[in-house]
Amino acid sequence: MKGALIGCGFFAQNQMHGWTGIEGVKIVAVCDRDPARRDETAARFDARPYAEAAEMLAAEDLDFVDIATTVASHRPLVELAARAGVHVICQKPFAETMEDARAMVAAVDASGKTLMVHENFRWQSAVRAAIDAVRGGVIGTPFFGRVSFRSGYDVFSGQPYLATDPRFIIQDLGIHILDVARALFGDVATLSATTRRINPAIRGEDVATMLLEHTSGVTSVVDCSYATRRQPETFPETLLEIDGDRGTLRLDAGYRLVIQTEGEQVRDVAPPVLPWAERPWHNIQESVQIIQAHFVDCMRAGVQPETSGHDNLKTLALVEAAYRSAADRSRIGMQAPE
Ligand code: NAD
Ligand code: 89Y
Repeated sequence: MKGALIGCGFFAQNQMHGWTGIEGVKIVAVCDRDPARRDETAARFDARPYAEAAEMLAAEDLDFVDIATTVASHRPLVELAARAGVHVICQKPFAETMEDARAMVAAVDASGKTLMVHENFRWQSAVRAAIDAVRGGVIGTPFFGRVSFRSGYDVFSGQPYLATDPRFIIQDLGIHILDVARALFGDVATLSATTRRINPAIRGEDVATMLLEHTSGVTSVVDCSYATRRQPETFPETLLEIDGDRGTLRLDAGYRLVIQTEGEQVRDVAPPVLPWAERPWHNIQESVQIIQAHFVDCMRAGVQPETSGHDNLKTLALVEAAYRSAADRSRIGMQAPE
């Protein structure tokens, strides 16, 4: 498969490294309006550089594009790729509004191609070990879950827009752990949320606490914070606590998976540090390559990826609901997004 990357910024470097490990895939072209980023990435990964996505799509014979720009450009770029008739991967947050997201899904549907949102947290190997155990019925039928991400890590130096965007933690990070809650417990019936800004130097909220009632009967608490100074610093680990009618599961700090049923089973589910990866990001970096491999497997098998555009509408709807609930203190009933 021949692919092209759009957006050669901070996170795209992980995506480019990830693709080098996927057999049968080559990123032949990259595109960025910033000449330095474009040329460095093209040289590092032996790809042809372009300043404009439209120019690249016209010149190259591609199977797919991998969009790694920030959210404001996602809709025009996804629609451009749909018009060019290629499969599309788009980074999270997929869209700024539900209206944009629905239009993007419809555009790729109309082209007959596949759209996957790069929603990678559910593919982190430690998180996936927990998802597999829960889906496999190891702790019976779950009735309570906590999906938690609390950190004081400085994410602003690598991603300065996170400090200036009006929306911060739910749109940037909460979106991932809301998606993990969906992967663990299924669709959501109601959601309520509170938010706070603790760090006075940023514009958006850096703490959010969400209460979800799932249609499966599970109640989950999904909480995230970038204002939590504690040791050990767990960035970027998602911690889990799940109660089922036959036992409990915890994903504790340090990638320790604890399952208590008749007895106790403790597994080290720490991700490998891939040759191009670095701590503490190795967890996220490995999941990039795993979701890319999933995309390629799905393309070869002719099936939809787990985090297809259609699927991601449900995660995005939870983000929107959380902001609405926090603003007016309401409890939001979730409707099917389509
Ligand atoms: P960034 O600002 O460092 O990079 C974005 C790049 O896109 C810039 O170089 C910019 O010049 C380029 N760009 C923007 N619009 C363009 C256009 N129309 N055509 C060509 N190039 C264009 O951003 P980042 O920190 O790398 O984040 C990118 C996305 O990745 C964001 O949506 C972010 O939320 C997401 N992200 C995801 C994860 C994850 O784990 N999934 C982690 C970090 C960031
Ligand atoms: O942008 C965010 C993401 O998707 O994962 C972690 C992050 O880089 C900072 O919150």
